[in-house]
Amino acid sequence: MPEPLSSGQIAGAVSDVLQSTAFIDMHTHLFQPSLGKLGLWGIDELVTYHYLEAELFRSSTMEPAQYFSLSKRAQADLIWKTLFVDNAPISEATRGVVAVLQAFGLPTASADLTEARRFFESQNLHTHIGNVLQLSGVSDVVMTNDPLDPKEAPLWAARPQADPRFHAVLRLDRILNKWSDHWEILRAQGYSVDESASESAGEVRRFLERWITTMKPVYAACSLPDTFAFPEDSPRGRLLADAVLPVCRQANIPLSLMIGVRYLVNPDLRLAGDASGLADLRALETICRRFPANRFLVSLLSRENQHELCVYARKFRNMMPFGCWWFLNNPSVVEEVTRERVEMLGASFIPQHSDARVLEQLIYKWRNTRRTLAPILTQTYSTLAEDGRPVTKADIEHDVKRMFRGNFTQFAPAAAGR
Ligand code: RAT
Ligand code: ZN
Repeated sequence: MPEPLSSGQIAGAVSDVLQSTAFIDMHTHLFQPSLGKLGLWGIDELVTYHYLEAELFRSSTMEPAQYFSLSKRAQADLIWKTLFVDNAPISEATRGVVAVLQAFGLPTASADLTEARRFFESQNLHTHIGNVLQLSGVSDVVMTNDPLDPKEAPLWAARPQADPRFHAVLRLDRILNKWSDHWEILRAQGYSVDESASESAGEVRRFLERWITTMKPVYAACSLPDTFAFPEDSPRGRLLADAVLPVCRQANIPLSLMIGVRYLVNPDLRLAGDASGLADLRALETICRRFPANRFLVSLLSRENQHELCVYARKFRNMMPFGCWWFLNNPSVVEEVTRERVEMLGASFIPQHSDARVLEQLIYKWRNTRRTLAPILTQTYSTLAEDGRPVTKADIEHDVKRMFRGNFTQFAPAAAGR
């Protein structure tokens, strides 16, 4: 029998386990190296992350159109000066850049980006990816791959070399949310589909099957508006029920539903122009109940939906809550949501994903997750010990491994042991 931890040892054991467990990052916007230029990395990309672009416009008088007409380098220079020099970088997204610079031993308070640029330009991408994963404590990165993205689709057609550290995901936003803009593209590719998607399910299944063979995705995914309803008399409602869910069942992959986006409330801000809204989770309830043979990974953008999501997870074991998504990925909210989830679900959820768009963001996002989780887990196990159940380091290892690896590979078995 392993020795129970004394109350003074629990914090140290939690911190050891969080540091030594390699996590699976189950949702990012990173790309395997063979997908070439799609993969973003380096200081100019870090500083022009859309989370920071949104913050720029609060501290600068520059108009968005003028900003977007600048070169990437000039955009980065402007954001650096505005958010890092003229102001202290105290927001979550700005502090993240500081943490990345510090992780590479680079100056964090320079007047400009010269030294940082020199450092990143001198890196060999392949070695650099390995270093970043190591510094982040991440073994596997799950991508977002859209077969209707005009930049991405041709790269897959050229059969890019797989990288065991990266896993594909079949992203369905264009097909499900923007059918009216894409059905003709499918038709031009030889799929006999129609505008209302009332006679298209079989052909869309064929399209999805072809892409599953090409990408070998570990799951399929779609972001959805706060107004998402199901069932629904719409192309999305029909395609979800009659094409996507049957194909996911057949391929034994889960479907990730990321619900609660209010798309482009300020279109001038482009990628930074989306907001969040409260969703009606009856749609999720109906999907989980009607499709018990499908598995659903679910993340919600509204803080106010989080408690309800835990309640639904207690009803439907084919649903796995994951992550504190986008506007929720701030320590104060992550703390609240994670405590609630542990209290209601034990270790049967996936606490976080990074959503990284730029490689080196993995470093700060996962560092923050570990830092926020440590006191929550320490308190959880301390209270348990106080209430009479001795706690061992093996208990903590078991739960952390389950939350950051096992729950995901149980739902997405294709991600296990590749
Ligand atoms: O967090 C983000 O970067 C958002 O822009 C979205 O990409 C979101 O995470 C998504 O996957 O739709
Ligand atoms: Zn994302």
